[in-house]
Amino acid sequence: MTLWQGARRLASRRASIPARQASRPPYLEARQQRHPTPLQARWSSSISQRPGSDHVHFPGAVNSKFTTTLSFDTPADKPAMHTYRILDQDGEIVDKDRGPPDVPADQLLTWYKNMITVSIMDLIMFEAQRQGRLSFYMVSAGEEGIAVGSAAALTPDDVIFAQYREAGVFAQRGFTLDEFMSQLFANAHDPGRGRNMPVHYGSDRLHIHTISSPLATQIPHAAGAAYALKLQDLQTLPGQEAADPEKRRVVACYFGEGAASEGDFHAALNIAATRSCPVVFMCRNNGYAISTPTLEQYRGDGIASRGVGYGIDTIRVDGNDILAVYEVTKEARRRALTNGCKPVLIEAMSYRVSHHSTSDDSFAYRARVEVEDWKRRDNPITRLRKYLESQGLWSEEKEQEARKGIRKEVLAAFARAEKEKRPPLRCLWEDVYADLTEEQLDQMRAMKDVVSRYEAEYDLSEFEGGIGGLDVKKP
Ligand SMILES: Cc1ncc(C[n+]2csc(CCOP(=O)(O)OP(=O)(O)O)c2C)c(N)n1
Ligand SMILES: [Mg+2]
Repeated sequence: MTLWQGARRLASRRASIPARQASRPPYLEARQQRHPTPLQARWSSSISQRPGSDHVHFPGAVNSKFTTTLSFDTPADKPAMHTYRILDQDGEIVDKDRGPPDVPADQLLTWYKNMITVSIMDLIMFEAQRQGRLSFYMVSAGEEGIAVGSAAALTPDDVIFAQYREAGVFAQRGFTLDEFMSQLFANAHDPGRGRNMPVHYGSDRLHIHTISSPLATQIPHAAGAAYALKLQDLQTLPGQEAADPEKRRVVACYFGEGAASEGDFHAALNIAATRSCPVVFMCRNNGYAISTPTLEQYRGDGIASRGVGYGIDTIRVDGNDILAVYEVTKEARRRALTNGCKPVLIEAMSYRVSHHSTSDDSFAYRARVEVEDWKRRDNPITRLRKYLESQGLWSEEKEQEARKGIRKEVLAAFARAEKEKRPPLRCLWEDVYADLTEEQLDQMRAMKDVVSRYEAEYDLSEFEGGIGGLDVKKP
């Protein structure tokens, strides 16, 4: 088939679209209305080059003007994408023409308390790891505003995929201190049954998928989950009631700028764009991927510029400004569900104040003065505090009282979790298949045989049920 014949065939298929639409059942009609333009725009733009046109009409590029000037686009010639903010470093609203943020005072105070809860928990648990009471920990110092502010803009039913530096998302959603501690100590109350490293939280109850160590794997999962949510909304069969538009859900997906170097990031953004998936991608750009500074990670304009490249609505936001993060996420969520759904990318700028994890000493690759400077210069917690104080909602006295109370609660949850037993040993095999397989049962019996023969070598007293945890249950 020649190119011309191909174009003719496409043109005739296009011409037949209205006729086919006319005979569609109503539920397909409704679907078409919810997804009106992108496909049709492509059809019409990919037909043929009209004689004398000053625009490209190839299938792969639409609305590009012809030029006779030979010039390459050079990133250095383009200005960096802007960074949206509402508050300045002193907690004052920058644009005096806009009113105060549309957030009730009690909500602002909840955000503030959730941010300081995470920051106090971080200090205590980092120290606990140093004392050998915990195998590993990661803090989110400097990034509490991104987590809390964005989670506050989601509905409780939205589905979340996180990386590992988003404890604030869990706190804002209602993950309790006991739940944090049970996971950290891998005790019998940990829903993950002690199988993950500390800080790899997850919560079925709160619709937060369990954090996974291999970087960026959550990003294609999030795109797929968003596609599934969209299909669920579309599957209104004749006779069924259409999904309540108020109850439609998005997926929110968090990741670091380092994770955005993985192939998974690119595949996920592209499939989310081409399938118009309702997913809000939230990139925390904190300047480092462990010891690799952003300067060595990429040469483009951060991560935001990549979103535009994939045809995704994108915004860069000041991650130290919780009000801006909240507003931007709320708008991203709205866009994600509008006009047949679409993905949105937010790049939230911040600085990783602490070491990457308890296994890292960041002063081996960055100067102390750089960190001290950032700590002094800007911080999401102090910025919101200044704003709250300017509104008469907070004071030094309230600060002292809140910090004392939260510290007490964290330590109490810590003590409770630390003395709980570990999950039964059977959990080593469970939850892989619906039922334990013959091979798994054999392995359990073999382990029971070894630990009972060498009883003195294996102290099972800290596991729930002791050796009984290896009993093969009758199906
Ligand atoms: C596939 C994969 N490669 C490497 C690692 C090791 N690793 C763990 S965290 C990390 C840095 C990630 O940086 P970023 O995504 O910016 O998140 P941040 O730690 O800055 O919050 C690396 C390289 C990993 N976990 N998975
Ligand atoms: Mg990073």
